[in-house]
Amino acid sequence: MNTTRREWLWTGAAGAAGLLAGHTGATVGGHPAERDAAARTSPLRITGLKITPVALPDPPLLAASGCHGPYFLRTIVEIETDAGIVGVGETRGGAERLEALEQAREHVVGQNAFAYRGFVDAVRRIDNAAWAGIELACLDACGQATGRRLCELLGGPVREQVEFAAYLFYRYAADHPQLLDDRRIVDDRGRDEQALDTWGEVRTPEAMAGMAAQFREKWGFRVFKLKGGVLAPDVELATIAALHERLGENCPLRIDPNARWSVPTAVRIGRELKRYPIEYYEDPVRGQDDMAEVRRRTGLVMSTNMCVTRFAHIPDAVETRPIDVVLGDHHGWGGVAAFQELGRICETFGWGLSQHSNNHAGLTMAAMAHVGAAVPQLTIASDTHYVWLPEGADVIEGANLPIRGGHVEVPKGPGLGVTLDRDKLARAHETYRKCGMRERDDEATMRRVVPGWRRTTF
Ligand code: GKR
Ligand code: MG
Repeated sequence: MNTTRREWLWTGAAGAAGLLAGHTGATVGGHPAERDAAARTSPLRITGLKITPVALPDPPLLAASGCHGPYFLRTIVEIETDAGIVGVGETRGGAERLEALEQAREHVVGQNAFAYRGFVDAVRRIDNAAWAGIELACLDACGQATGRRLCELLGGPVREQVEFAAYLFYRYAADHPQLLDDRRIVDDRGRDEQALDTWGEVRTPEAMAGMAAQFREKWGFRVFKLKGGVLAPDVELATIAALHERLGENCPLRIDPNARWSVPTAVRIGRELKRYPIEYYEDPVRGQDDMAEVRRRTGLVMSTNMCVTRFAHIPDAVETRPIDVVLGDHHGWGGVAAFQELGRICETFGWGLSQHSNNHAGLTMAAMAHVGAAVPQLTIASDTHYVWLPEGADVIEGANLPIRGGHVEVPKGPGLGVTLDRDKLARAHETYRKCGMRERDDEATMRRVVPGWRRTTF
């Protein structure tokens, strides 16, 4: 039987007050101050950890790694508690992550969700992303138990609207025949009206500018990020020019070739980019040394989600100076509380802070909004792949979370403020089971269209 939050707090209070009564002579449920104190110290004992791998539809987006799809993998984490409250979280997918979460179980079950700092190290030693999912589920449970929003548990909100950037990918049409002819597809997607989406093929500067204009119209984005490292660097430069021409002076642009460029290419293109309102130049090359050289020789503001991705990378970055902006990600950096610590560190070194994204569902979207609300230093529009998730494909109740005027409103309900939809979760897990995908493999998908394709450096 489920206990409501209030009933549970009362039960906890009465139980603890009973213990207190032994010492003080007070009767159970006696003085209100005693009851309050007891309620405050009642643990929220974790009685179970449920791990559900899911596969959600992913359109054929292109990146340095190849072509996305047909599904992306995520893991839904639930913690069950003695109060009958179930906290939910989402983290990265894949077989390795599932194994890490399984290993984490013994460190989590039996613990107090309110005191998660007590077991964070044990789980983070196994895997940061596994911890991120568990921490989120703990905070969601704590939020439900106290009626507080996740951002409030983290000391916020410092803002109620969190800005996101349009994430533009070159891509194939969702009903590309070779991509549809993929035995891993287990849903009813097909040609024309049955296609996963209707953006069509976008592989020229003009087509990209057209799609960007529609993104602005539909979601109101102000900032635009081009996923580069796909077409020839000069075509990507022409795409930036076309975006600027179409969007105008007031739309900052970013380009992220995911380290597929050599230093000479990155310096040459970087110098050309200076004619446009480039907010930052993201990971054109691999490694801190090469990033530092490109930064020095172009004078551009540089950002990364590739060469500074751990606290341990920071001392070298302070020395080498490869970047001006860190694109943090609570999955990779070890949770939302760790992200807050990253905020202080960025401030200390004069770095800007934004959020990196990979394909994700609505629990992560909500988490990113709460992080945005609880980290004062996060003043640069965050990335999100959420616009690529077809409507109705999410695992949360109701419609996909709305993006309006380029912002996501921080959910108002307790905890994460969104609810897991059990039917949608079951469907996404069934898809995972049937499709057979256990790791992201963009190269394999790309080879369906371009036989023998492999990542090279431009
Ligand atoms: O979704 O293909 C993609 C991106 O390239 C992603 O994997 C990156 O991690 O979005 C990310 C980035 O900013 O590098
Ligand atoms: Mg990046």
